[in-house]
Amino acid sequence: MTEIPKNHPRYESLMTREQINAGVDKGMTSRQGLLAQGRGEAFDYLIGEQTIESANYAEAVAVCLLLLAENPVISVNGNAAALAPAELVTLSQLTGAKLEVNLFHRTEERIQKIIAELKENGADVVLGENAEPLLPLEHERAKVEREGIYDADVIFVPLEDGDRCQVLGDMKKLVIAVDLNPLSRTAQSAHVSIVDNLKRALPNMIDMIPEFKNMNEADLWEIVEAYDNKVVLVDAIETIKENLTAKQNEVLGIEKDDSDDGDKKERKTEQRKRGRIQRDPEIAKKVMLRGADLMME
Ligand code: PTJ
Repeated sequence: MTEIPKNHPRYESLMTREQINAGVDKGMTSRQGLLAQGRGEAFDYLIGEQTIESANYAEAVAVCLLLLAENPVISVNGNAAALAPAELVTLSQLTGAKLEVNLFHRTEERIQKIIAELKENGADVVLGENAEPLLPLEHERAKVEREGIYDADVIFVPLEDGDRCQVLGDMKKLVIAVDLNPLSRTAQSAHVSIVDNLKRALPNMIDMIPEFKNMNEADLWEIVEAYDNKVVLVDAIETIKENLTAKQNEVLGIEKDDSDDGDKKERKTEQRKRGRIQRDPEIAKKVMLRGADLMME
């Protein structure tokens, strides 16, 4: 492993690369997983390498859904296992979700290694080795366990490739995806698309759980029902556009326009809000504020 000095400006990002690399060395992560990480990094750069407000909101809704589900399952692939094995186990323990290994580049050896890694991190049972081709897909992701993904009502899928996400949705399952690319088929077809780095999303979700566990089911449903995934996707794309424009202005030496009078500013804020409006803005606000508070604690 390359020694990365803590004061390196790209420390976090370089350490994540080391983690993925170590996953390949351990035989858990596919080499294709390195490329997937690179694509993720590029999108992370574009969203500003931080959990944007709408992702925080989607994470809160994802927690509510996992708590409400009757048979929630967390699907684990080679990248997720390398990046956040302990957090995946904690999320599963705190929400009662089962863990199931499901791979695109499936080999029995990789399945076993990922199961072992999750168990080393405290998991009791990990599904995936007795998978059967139960999903209508032409590739290895079709192989799922009957009492796991096949029977699940809510499935959490970090770093998916789009096909399965669509198929699971067609099977009337609710899909929560974590994908830094808001344009991907996965992000576009999931019910809750978390446009955030898995390494930030999981600890944030774990922090939120105690708060939501104290709420009754009716309140949790209220939050879930008010959620509109389109708003979250639009917000992520909008963030990328804003960041690109800010960079472009910086390159051109264009100063930020501070000459707006109060009225104009208010109108602009109102327009932006309208573009991102929730079906029930009051509830959306409540959840966003709650998420933001939790993050600051
Ligand atoms: O372990 P396997 O065999 O199941 O294979 C896993 C990979 C990830 C290789 C496979 O599912 C794949 O090829 O995925 P894709 O189609 O490259 O999609 C991965 C998506 O995850 C891309 O849209 C990336 O932007 C996104 N991504 C990459 N790293 C992260 C991420 N999203 C969130 N957090 C990350 N750290």
